[in-house]
Amino acid sequence: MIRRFQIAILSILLLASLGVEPVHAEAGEDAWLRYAPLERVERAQYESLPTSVVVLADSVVLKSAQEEVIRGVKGMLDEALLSRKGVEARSIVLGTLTSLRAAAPGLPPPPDTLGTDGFWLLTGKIRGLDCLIVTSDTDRGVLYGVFALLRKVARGEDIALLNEVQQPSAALRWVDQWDNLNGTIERGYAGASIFFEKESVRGDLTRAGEYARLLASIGVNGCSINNVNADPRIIDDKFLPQLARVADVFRSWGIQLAVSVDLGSPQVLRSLNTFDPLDPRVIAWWRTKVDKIYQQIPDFGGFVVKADSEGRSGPSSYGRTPADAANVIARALKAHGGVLFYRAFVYDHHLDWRNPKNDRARAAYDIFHPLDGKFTDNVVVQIKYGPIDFQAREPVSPLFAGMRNVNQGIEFQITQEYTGQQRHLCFLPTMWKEVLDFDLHVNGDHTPVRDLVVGKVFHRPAGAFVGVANVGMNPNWLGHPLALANLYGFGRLAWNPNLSAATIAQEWARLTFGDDSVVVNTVTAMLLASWHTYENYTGPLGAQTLTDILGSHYGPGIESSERNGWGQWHRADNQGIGMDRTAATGTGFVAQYPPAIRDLYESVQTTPDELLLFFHHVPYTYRLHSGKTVIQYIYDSHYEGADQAAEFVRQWQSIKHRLSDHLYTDVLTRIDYQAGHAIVWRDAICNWFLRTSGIPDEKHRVGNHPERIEAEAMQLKGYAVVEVTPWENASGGKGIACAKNSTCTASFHSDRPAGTYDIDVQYFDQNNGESKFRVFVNDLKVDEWVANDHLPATKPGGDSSTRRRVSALALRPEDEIRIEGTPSGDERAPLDYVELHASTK
Ligand code: GCV
Repeated sequence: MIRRFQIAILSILLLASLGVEPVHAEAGEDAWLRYAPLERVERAQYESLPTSVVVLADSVVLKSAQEEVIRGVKGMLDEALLSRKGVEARSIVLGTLTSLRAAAPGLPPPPDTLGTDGFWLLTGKIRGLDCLIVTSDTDRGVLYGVFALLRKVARGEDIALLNEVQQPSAALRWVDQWDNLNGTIERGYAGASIFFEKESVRGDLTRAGEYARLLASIGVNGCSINNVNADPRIIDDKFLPQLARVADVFRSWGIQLAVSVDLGSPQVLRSLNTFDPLDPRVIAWWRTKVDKIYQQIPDFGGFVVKADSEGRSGPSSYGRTPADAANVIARALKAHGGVLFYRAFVYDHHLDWRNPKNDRARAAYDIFHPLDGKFTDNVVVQIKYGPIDFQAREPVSPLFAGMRNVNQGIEFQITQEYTGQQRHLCFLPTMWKEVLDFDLHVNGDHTPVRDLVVGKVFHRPAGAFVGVANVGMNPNWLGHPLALANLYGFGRLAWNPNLSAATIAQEWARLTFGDDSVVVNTVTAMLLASWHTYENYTGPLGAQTLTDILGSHYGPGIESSERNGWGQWHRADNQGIGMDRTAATGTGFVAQYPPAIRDLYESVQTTPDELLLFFHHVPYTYRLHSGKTVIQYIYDSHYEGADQAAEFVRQWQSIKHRLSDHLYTDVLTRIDYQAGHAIVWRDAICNWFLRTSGIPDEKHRVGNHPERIEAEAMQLKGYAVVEVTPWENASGGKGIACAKNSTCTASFHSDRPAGTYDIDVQYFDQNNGESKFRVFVNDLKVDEWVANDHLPATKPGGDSSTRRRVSALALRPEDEIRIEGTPSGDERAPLDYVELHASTK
């Protein structure tokens, strides 16, 4: 250890003596707020930057703003700003417009209105002294201005002459966390909750405070901290002091605390024998409860409600509507300035799949459209971007156009439930942008979703962006270092939905990894390609993510969508695939859209290829606009997707020497795994459709793997052949599992010409054991590892299938390749196949 430390110091000294600064991109818990030192050349342009920082009033938020400027300037420019009480020459001045006017009566008005959270960055004179002013109508706006200023410096922008106003597009920019009181997180992929442990709020809320800072830096102003499948205890009187502690750490970053509540709470928490929202005792219960919350948390943000959905209690139990329920609670909140987010994710998950007219996609509109105009004005109807459930591709929800007299909010999912669970790179702002830019043509006008959800089109008092984030205790918040771009992108789009995905990707890469343009450009390119890549290997033409919807929502599970009441049907059979949602012959879902969009999707000819199977059932031989048949598209897109995933590995390897070792290895391990899992997806889907349709791949790839040796075809000692279900999730439908409690072996002899080969060992890494594997060529051990990943699986299948690559091995014909597997617990060292590829090294 000491020796390593000495070597590190020596290399730094050596580089310094050569005048070379070590440039190694890093990521980690500081995320995009690393304030990494700027290169000397770039730093030079900030030489005349103020040397002191003045705050015009006292408040916890302004104090955060001041400390942030000092921290940022120190980190990036190595200058220690002095904190002063009064304005002096070359000051950065932070304060609200009111306090600024008092300090500088002659200051002109801002060029535009600022609104609640908007800010004005200005270089100007205060009492004849040159200053850089960050001002707003509110303290929180000043904080946002400071983050914007620091972002400019981090990106090397000129700040010598500033006169810029920015306002957020939506008043409410919230993240939801689905944290449970026991510290787990529903659909969380980055460790335990930063808020709760052992049925209580954590004693140490340091991470919650750091999270609030991250959120503030992207303009998020509210956070609901518990699962929408809410535990009623969250608002038990005994719990409120604990919530108040979270509100305290949020406050200095301008984040309002909110919680999700269960509509059954009045019955569960007190001995009311009803939770009927219109029962006077229930109305009084909510009023008293809300009053108590505000006594302890005066700036409490409000509640989120999931009701009548996936087994949650709801107003339907009493024949009441969502509006009845929402309004009762909203009125109680309104007295204190709070808001109620009522989720439109209400549907019957016991739909009769035999009835071709049934359609889960219809549910939100069918239930909420008739309630238009019936919600109080502090209710926001929170609508998932698509009519199903955060799939990799869905059309936008027609409800955005269908509620004119209600505040709406759009719900995105930052946590990658259906998009690779932070094990796969999938940059979601690219998809969100398509959603936000989609023109619903309300009244035949140009009405993109981004204008509808912020209340612009229907002149609503409020609009909202909500992102389900689910960060956890993992040091870099979301697990995959590159997944943080999704959290960043959510905040930036909520602030300004006109930003392009490319701008966001580049901005994030620059802030996170520093100013090495090769790193920034490579990462940006990877991010921008990643959503389409993921879509390509997981689900074609709008058929949704073909994952295991009954279990993990992770690996392939094509038939799990069918023949059950959940309604995520794609209706694939041996003739064709897709849901007929037309008005003429299908479920009628398309009729929920405004006429121009209804007509677009009603006709199979005008429906865009990428959504074809969402709206129409077509034969596999149906020709797309590209001229390809549907079946050939399915094969090709899955091969393209898997090839592109492999390309990510090459792209990342190309910038190895520009990255810290830790970052390089961390991301490489993940994208290498992704490239392997993309092949599992590709093969499962292609093989399933080949068997189901009976139509071969024109390019002869599907089902043909000359480089593959199936484990079940090897010589086995102790291993037994096992059937994998569903069959398409293992090559040949089978794998092998060690039937003994000691080591088993599977071996074969190479039939390849002499040469250098990479050996890919495809095995299953379950989370109920840590099997050991060793690979031998003849008697030489060439690799060994422990299968100790925590994939979401307890059996061999598409969730657990993973690979190990042993690179650059010299092989001669007839060499024996032997794999030894030692089981552990219920994981029986299972193997699927081995592939031999001519080495690329
Ligand atoms: C919190 C999906 C998820 C659920 C989630 C639900 C929701 O169905 O799988 O885990 O519940 O959406 O958004 O309420």
